[in-house]
Amino acid sequence: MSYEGELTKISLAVDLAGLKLRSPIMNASGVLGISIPLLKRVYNSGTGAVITKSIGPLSRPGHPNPTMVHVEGGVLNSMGLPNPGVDYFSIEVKELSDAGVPVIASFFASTIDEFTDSSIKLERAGARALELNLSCPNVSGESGMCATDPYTTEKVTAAVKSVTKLPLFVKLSPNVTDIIPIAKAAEFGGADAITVTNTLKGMAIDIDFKKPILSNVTGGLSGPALKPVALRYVWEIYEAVKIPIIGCGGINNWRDAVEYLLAGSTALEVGTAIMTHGFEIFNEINEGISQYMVENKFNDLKEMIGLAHKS
Ligand code: RRO
Repeated sequence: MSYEGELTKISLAVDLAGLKLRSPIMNASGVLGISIPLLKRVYNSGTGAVITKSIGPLSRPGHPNPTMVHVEGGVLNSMGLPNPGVDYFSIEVKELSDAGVPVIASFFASTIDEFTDSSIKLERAGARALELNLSCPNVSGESGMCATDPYTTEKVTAAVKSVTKLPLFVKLSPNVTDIIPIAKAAEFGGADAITVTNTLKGMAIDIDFKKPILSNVTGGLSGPALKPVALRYVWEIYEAVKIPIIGCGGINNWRDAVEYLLAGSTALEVGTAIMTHGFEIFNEINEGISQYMVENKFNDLKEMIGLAHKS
């Protein structure tokens, strides 16, 4: 199989808000996203692009351990945005991008100036698109979790959009009463696509120690248990906005990927399944979608996007 051209016997190429991808599948931010050799492996395993761990203006150690626990149907994480800071990480983005890997830089910040400053640095480093993480569930107020409020979502999106030429994707939170006004606010602010969704806030208790397992008490749930929730959001947002959607949440195999495409996703992010299936998951999903397209007589991925809304 050649990774330079087509990945499967039928083309899986998509145009995601001007970003041409050889496959709609990408790794979700956070999983393997700081290690450059691992991100190269992700791309060589058949993704359309790679997405970095969310990068902040300054380095952060994240929360103390334990920061991850397996629960039925998925994983809870409370990493707490550990990252090396945008100045250091820009060097890594440049290395990856110089090696021919299309990089989508995920980032967060606390102030408008920090958001715009980071986006300029990441664009200069060679990122091909930006994913604005407004939805980390593991920090309170000071960083990240602004996608619970339409006004802030629009304001931050518009500010970043005004300083970058790159396609801008805004990652939303499932931890809201009504996601539609927030998706519309992102679109109104100039987002080129919406990533749906980040993790769902939850917790687990150790019954022997009689204490919460995670040091931060709560964490974000990812994995198969998140899929029906995120899929419903993709469905609803598809009917409410005109910009493309990147489906993210519990994609565990090619069938899940096809569901997300039929619900209205143009591209997809796979996270927790990398931990359970290894790098081979990307190739398996590419092959499965390709086979499904042949069997269902689809010539172009576009024919599948949102098709379930028409039947
Ligand atoms: O680092 C984290 O705790 C984290 C982030 Br930035 C995020 O966006 N989503 C998540 O579940 N964890």
